[in-house]
Amino acid sequence: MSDYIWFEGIPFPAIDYQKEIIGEIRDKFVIRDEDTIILTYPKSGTNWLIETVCLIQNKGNPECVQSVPIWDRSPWIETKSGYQNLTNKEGPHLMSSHLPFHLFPRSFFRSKAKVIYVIRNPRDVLVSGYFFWCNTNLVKNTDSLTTYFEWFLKGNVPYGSWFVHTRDWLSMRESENFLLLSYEDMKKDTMRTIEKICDFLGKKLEPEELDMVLKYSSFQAMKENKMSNFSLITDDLVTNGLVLMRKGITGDWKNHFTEAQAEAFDKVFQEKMAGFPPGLFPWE
Ligand code: PPS
Repeated sequence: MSDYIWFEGIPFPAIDYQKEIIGEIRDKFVIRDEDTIILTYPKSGTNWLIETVCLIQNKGNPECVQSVPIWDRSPWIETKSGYQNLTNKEGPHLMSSHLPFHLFPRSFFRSKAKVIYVIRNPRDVLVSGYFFWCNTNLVKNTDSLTTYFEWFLKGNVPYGSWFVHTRDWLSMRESENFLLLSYEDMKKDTMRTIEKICDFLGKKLEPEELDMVLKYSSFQAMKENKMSNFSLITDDLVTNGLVLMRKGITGDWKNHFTEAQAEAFDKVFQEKMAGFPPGLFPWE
C-alpha cells in the first residue's frame, strides 16, 4: 500500500502524480477558451459524465467510447500521463480533473473554457470512495469503514476535504462558463441532464441521437464497456479486483452508516456548508 503525495495540504494518490508537476500545472498549463473540463470531487460521477459528453460530441455514435480508453478521451489534467497526453495533443481539449479550486490551472480563470461541475451526496461519495480506494495500491487505505469515515471528515482522503472542494468550486456557480450538475438529478432525469449539457455546450442533437447518448451512457452499457469500466487498469495498481461500476445508485450510505455516524455527518455538513441554500443539494 502506498502513502500519499502531499502538495499544499492536499493528499494525492502516490502513483502517476508528482508534486513538481502538480505545481507546474497550476502555474503554467494553458487552458484555452475552446476547452471543456469535467470537474468533480472523486466518486461523484466523473466517468458517467465523460461518457455522456463524449457521446454528445459524437451525436450518440458509440464508436469512440467503445474503442478509446476513457482516460485518453478525457485525460486527467493533474496526472503525469494525462498532462503529457494533453500537452502533446492539439486542442480543443476535453479534459477531466478532481483538483481543488486553489490548485487548478490559473489560466482557466482568465479563459472562457467551459466547466461542468458535478456534485453528489457526500455520504454516497464516502461509501463509493471507501470501496474503490481499498481495492487499489494508489493510496493509503483501510479495510475499516469506521476509520475511512474519520479520514473523510478530516479531509485525509485523496484530493482532501469534500467540504472545501465543494464550497470553493460552488463560488463559481453563477458564472456563464460553469454548469452545475448533481449525480442525483442525473439519476432522476437523465435525459433532462443530457439536454442541459447539450445546451451548455451549444450542441444540437436530434431526438434519436439523444436516445443513443442515453443508451450508451447507461450504467449497464458502461459496465460492459471495457474502455470505460477501468478493467484496462493494470494489475500492479489494483488489488481484490477494482470495480468502478459498483452499484450506481443514490442513498447507498444508508446501508453502511450507523445511526451515530449519520448524526455526526449531519452535524459536520451543517457546520461546513452553512450559508448555502439547502435547495442546492438535491439529496436526503
Ligand atoms: S472516479 O474514480 O473518482 O473518477 O469515480 P467517478 O466516476 O467520479 O464515480 C464513480 C461512481 O459513479 C458511478 N457511475 C454511474 N452511476 C450511474 N450511471 C452510470 N452510467 C455510472 N457510471 C459510473 C459508479 O458506479 C460509482 O458509484 P458507486 O456508488 O461506487 O457505484
